[in-house]
Amino acid sequence: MGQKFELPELNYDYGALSDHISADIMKLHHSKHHQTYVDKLNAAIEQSNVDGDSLVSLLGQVSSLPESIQAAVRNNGGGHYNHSRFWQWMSPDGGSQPSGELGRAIDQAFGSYQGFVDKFSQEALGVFGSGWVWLQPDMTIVTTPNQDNPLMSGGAEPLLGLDVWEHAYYLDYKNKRDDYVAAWWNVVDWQRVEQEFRQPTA
Ligand code: MN3
Repeated sequence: MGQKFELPELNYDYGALSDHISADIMKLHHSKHHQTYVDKLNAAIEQSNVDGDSLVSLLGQVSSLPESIQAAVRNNGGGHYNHSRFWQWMSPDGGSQPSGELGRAIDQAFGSYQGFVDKFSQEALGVFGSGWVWLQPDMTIVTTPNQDNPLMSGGAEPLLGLDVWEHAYYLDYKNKRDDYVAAWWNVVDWQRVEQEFRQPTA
């Protein structure tokens, strides 16, 4: 059996977000970190009888996988899913604000777009060590450690997520996670997020 999962291409060049995230970080993050999650996930799947057809359903049942591969699928399957989504949620044309149905839902839940940004950023800064912060379709914000994500606890596919591992920002921002989070808002592809809000994938 050949390789099951593959590293997705980015929709933009490594340097396309460089006003906020450098080409060096993007290249390392995509071609090294993400590639490693893909390779290790494939290795784990190949050594098992697990059906790796759908990453989303695989992660949804990760807690009931055999002990021998559970951690590998959690860490590397999570890493593959999370990063695949993360690249899609960013764009050189990003940085506007959510409008339409999503804009209204955010206003209703958080008072305003700025209220949402403040809350999400605060959660991002509060993640101890490595992890992610997520906006879910029901307009709740959650954080997860390591490469965990909401699918693993029975949740829906997240609408938006931010990688707060140091590898995502250290080359540019050193230990200043707050500067990275503040800069990241300038590359969020709200058109994409709105599209997913209107037409959920799961
Ligand atoms: Mn990462």
